[in-house]
Amino acid sequence: MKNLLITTISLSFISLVSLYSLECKAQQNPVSDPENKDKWIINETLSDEFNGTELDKSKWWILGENGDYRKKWKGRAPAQFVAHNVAVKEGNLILTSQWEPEFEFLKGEKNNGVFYGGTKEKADNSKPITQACIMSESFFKYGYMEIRSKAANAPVTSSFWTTGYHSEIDMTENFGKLSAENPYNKPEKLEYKYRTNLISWDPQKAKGHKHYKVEDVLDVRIADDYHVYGFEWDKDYIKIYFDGKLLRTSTREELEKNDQWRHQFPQELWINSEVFEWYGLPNKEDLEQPANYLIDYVRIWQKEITPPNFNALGFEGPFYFQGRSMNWWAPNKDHWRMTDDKAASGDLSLCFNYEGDFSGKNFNIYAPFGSLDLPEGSNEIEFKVWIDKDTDIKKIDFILTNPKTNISFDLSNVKKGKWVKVSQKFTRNKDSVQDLKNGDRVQIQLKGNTITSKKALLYIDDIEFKHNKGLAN
Ligand SMILES: [Ca+2]
Repeated sequence: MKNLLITTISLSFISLVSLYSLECKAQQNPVSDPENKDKWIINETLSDEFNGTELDKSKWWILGENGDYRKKWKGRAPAQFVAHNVAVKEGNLILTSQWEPEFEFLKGEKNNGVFYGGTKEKADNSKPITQACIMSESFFKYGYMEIRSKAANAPVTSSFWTTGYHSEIDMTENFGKLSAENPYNKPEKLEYKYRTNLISWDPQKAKGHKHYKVEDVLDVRIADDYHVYGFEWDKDYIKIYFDGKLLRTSTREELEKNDQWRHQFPQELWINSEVFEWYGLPNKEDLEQPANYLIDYVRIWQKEITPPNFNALGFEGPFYFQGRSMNWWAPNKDHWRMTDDKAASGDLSLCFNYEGDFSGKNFNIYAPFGSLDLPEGSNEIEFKVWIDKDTDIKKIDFILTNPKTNISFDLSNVKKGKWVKVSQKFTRNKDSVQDLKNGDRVQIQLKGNTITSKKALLYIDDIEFKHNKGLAN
């Protein structure tokens, strides 16, 4: 009898638990896919219901907190991002824009030619606007993003966007209200517009390149109520949703025709408000009351959850240290780039592609300072290389920069048209210098006088060091 009772109790406990988890699951499905036919998995690292009493710092960081902007952005001047405009209350993230004549704006600093708090000409506190911005601590690649929010009822944007290598996705960049003084233009229905952009920051994009910019005029004013803005970012297409309803689809193929697809790289999230001069800056009257952008939740679903760190030496994502993303590989010329054309492993590799005069030129690409942490002593580096059949190249140099170590690879006998692993032993008599300003890093260099063909196309992937204390690989 005792046993039976325990069994009954545990059964009812189990059914309660399953009911509860079913209910949670139902709540956690995308509004655009309430039955989760697409089998989305919620990414807990990036999703946030904002149900606590303060911002979850394991997920987000506040731009400007303790004066730290991590070299990202201090706000769209004249407005400046400040930490005191960020709050979590009553189930919402609240990002405030306000008029703060007493605030001490960044002295003498400009953004887009405008002084913080002032004008183009003067740092005179004539536009003392403070705003708020948070960014995710992690990156992810591909998924469905949803934000349930109510736009600030003021001449500021209420935005949800991402950035990655050479790329930006503005899922929503909506303007709550026309400004009281609007000297430039008065776009009709601006307060009803759901605006989405795909921005290419690719230095190789053509002059006159046009970003993908679309807007849908809704039948509701966006600052009047909460709405669900959804954006599916797939490797082959994007889809834009409003309150669960599909508004637009664009395929990668269509976007590539206009060179508008640079979105095959991991992205990090931004939620913020900005001011835009061309729609008219807010004045004192517009911000008489602080304007709050209210975010009920941010949910990111994926088909496959992105791991927390990337193999940056395998070109899968940015360098990531001490919980912060550092940076991507950066070329000093535009002929090196990360690409998903081909890869030895993962989706991405590093590509060099150039046709023209090679003589007397060196072509470099750099990992960020401090991203290499090798112990002194003997070591070994290996990587995979893929050389096109029409490319004749004799050598490639890997220069470890602090302490300086030059490792030269003879490529003249490497088989073409396939991934080939090459490796070399080396010794250093000092540990890597760990410094974010000039610390150890990898520099890859092609010397023009070692290329004898008219054009050069090659790929590099999976750089590995036998001994590496850092997180770089
Ligand atoms: Ca790779």
